[in-house]
Amino acid sequence: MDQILKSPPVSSKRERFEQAFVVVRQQLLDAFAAQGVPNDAQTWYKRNIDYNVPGGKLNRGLSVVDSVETMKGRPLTDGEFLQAAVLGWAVEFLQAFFLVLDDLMDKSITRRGQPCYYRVPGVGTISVNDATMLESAIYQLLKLHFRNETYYVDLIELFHDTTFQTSTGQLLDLITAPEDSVDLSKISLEKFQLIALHKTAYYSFYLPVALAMHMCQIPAAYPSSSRAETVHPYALARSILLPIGEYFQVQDDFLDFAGSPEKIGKVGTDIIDNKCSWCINMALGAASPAQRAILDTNYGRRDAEMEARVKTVFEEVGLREKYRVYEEKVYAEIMALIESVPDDEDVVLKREVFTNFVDKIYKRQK
Ligand code: GPP
Ligand code: MG
Ligand code: MG
Ligand code: MG
Repeated sequence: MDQILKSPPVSSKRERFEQAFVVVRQQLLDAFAAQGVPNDAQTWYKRNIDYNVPGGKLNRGLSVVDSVETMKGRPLTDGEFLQAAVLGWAVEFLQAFFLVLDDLMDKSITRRGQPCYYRVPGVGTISVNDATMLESAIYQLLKLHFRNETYYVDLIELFHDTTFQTSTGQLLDLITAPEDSVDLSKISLEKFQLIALHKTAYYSFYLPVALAMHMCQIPAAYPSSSRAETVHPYALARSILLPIGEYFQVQDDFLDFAGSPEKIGKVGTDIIDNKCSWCINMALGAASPAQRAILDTNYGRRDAEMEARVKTVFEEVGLREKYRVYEEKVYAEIMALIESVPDDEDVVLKREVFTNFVDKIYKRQK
């Protein structure tokens, strides 16, 4: 009897989101095949998508669905869920596009527990072209699912703007870390912040929420019903999500040093790559003259022993403890920022949109 009364298993949001991937992937493959390209090209494109898009934490993609649901304040219809999931997968395609190129530029070894895509035998620099195909997929999906929506152009513009911001961040990241001339006096926390804001915060945090806001038809500015002033919801969202993005990049940099490859799915390369990371900034701020000399001669060199010497200095200056203290402090600051958001009944941009993100990343180990 119990068995009969039990409702059928309800698939979790993550499962439904993953089911939507099967749909969008097939649409992309069908569109590709419809161009009349030969089978080997179709197989290549399929492997490109499967290798690079679905295997991550899906935080960014799921955030779109979570945010739409929170803003609507009710469960989504099947049609709404699919549209929100398409936007979520579009963010995951954007991320895949970036990561394929980032790993090539950072000369990374592994990603998501497997060899970086450019290191797959036979792929190499074809990965550059494959990355542009992943990017194009975003606009194919938008056209297929949003062509008739009033906010179609807003979505396209948002993806374009975000791509430019991220490329800007990648440029800053790369030119601050020249391979052949290590100069630690050029490293500063201001540079780190500028890089983190551009290369990570916009696409990882602002983009998913802004997409959800467009889907919920939130206009660029509207007069507040409860107060006299005009509310600029997208600017308000940015003012909270960008600091969360900086915090996320601090975590990424710390895990590059302290995370285990088994857990984070990638081998850290920041020390060898001469990156202006949060870790080197903290170490420079605390190093004795002797430790500074070790950093000067060993940072940014393509050599495992030199990398190990840098890591020893990181340990000696108490980087782990500094990180623990930072995380507590920034968490409290971000929570206070969220508390300052108006949270009346009629507000669409609910605090929960933001706390969802913080809950997902606070004390993350991967
Ligand atoms: C992450 O930096 C930054 C990106 C993924 C943006 C790349 C942008 C491009 C335009 C290619 P990271 O190198 O610290 O990331 P990870 O540690 O995951 O390699
Ligand atoms: Mg990288
Ligand atoms: Mg990088
Ligand atoms: Mg990193």
